[in-house]
Amino acid sequence: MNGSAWGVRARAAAAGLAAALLGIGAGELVATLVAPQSSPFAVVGGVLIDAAPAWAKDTAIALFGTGDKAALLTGIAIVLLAAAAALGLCERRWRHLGVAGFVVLGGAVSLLAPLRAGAATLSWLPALTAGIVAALTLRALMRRLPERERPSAGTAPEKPSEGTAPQHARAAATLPEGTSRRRFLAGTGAAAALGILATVAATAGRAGSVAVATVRSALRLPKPAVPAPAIPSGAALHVDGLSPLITPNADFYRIDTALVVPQVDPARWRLRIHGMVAQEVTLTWDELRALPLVESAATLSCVSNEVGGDLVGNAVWLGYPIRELLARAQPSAGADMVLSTSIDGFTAGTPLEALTDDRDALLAIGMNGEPLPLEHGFPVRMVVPGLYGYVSATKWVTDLEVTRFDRATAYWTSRGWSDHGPIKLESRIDVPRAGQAVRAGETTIAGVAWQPHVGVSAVEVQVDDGPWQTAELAPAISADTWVQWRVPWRAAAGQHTLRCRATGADGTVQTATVAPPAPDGATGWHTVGVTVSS
Ligand SMILES: Nc1nc2c(c(=O)[nH]1)N[C@H]1C(S)=C(S)[C@@H](COP(=O)(O)O)O[C@H]1N2
Ligand SMILES: [Mo]
Repeated sequence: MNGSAWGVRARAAAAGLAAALLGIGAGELVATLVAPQSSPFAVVGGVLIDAAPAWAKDTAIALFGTGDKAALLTGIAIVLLAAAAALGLCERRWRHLGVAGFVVLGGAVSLLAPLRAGAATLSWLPALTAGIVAALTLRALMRRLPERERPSAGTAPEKPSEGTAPQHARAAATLPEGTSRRRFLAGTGAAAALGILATVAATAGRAGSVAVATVRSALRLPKPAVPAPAIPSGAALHVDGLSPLITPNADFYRIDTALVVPQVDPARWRLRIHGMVAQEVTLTWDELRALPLVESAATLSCVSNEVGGDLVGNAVWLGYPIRELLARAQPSAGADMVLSTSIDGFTAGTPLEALTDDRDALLAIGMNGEPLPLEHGFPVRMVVPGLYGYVSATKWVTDLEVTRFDRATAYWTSRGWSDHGPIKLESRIDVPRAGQAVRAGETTIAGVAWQPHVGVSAVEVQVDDGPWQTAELAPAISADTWVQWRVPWRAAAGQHTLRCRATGADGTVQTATVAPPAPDGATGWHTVGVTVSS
């Protein structure tokens, strides 16, 4: 670097970047210490998620799948760093403006933080710290610049000509330009490195602040009063690459608006049932555990799942039937919806009917024999067979309000998604995967099909423009779960197109009409192209 116009600008931008990095580091450290849910990134990300229109959720999920959160955080970081570089340039051009910019930025985020659901008392502190640290750092770094590059109040910076003017001479007299620049670079590098180090330490500290995770791993689930019925023999087909009948917790898709996984201590968990009820009910963790729990398998799907997508999974849930709790509360005659709220403010509106009929709509505490994983709603979530997650599967649930669809809207329904979200009849080809190299000869086409609460009665497969062939359907665990299917295929060399379609237990054939996920779930036939080599 030298004294050229570019060099001068690059140094100013670098000062802005380094100041932001140190500010971020300080903010993250303070967040880890006093308000882990209110890291400046989590606040900004949370606000953006909540402000995003319905189509944006779909686009994000379509592009990044369950990596949508990482993508969002990366996006925020890029925008923030660009803004920081701009503030560095501003500060040099108009003294105090860049510094003030950082304070305003941090201040704005610190005003938003307490508005987020579940915010801690000191939720405003991390962002304010970040802004002030960044501002002070920027000012300090600017002072290290060679004098003729420093911000000048109100006046445009001088053109960096090889200085002969008196003030340049003075600058050179205080410190040679080269020395000054080296001091500046050392300071900038140190601020950036320290900031990155602090961010890493803060993030590691949060991951290691195991309080709730420790409580979870020490927990033993109670024995179910009503164990899940035995899995029918033959329900799991043995085909390489076919989705397992029960999705392991580690592989179960995760979709939610929570940038930071809520940490809910079971000892402090409460559920309140209120609204249009004759009797308010509250429930503690110990009370819930002591109830006669039911174990039941159900397939859960996200409304954002594309045809052929993987935002669907099947698990054995352990919980207490919500209809029993509602029976205690006695909903009023006019009620038709239960608005469930999570500790982080997410809401879902579930038809009262689906929670009071004989299906196993559960207030769940167990998933596949373990306490719920933190990301899947520990300690308590809802699972309602037959409904997409956005209208039913509230994780970290703390509140059930009995109400009416014409009085309340929920998180996604207020963003344009459909009020009612029954899971649509779907089938998916798992084997062969699209683009997979297949050898000519005897092989197998296999997959899963589901319409929870209704059930699946048949799956058919079509190769190219051939006839629809009926697949072998494995016995289902229940109408609430997906079912595996397979069909033998004598594959001939060349390009082939495979299609599948299911028939529901009610006789309806899966529609070929292609619909996007918004507003109430995707439809169409899953189609896979494969190349068969001889
Ligand atoms: N608290 C909370 N619960 C939530 C959500 C959320 O954003 N926050 N998303 C819902 C949606 S859209 C789906 S599809 C399911 C996904 O549950 P899973 O992550 O356990 O697979 O959770 C539901 N419950
Ligand atoms: Mo979802």
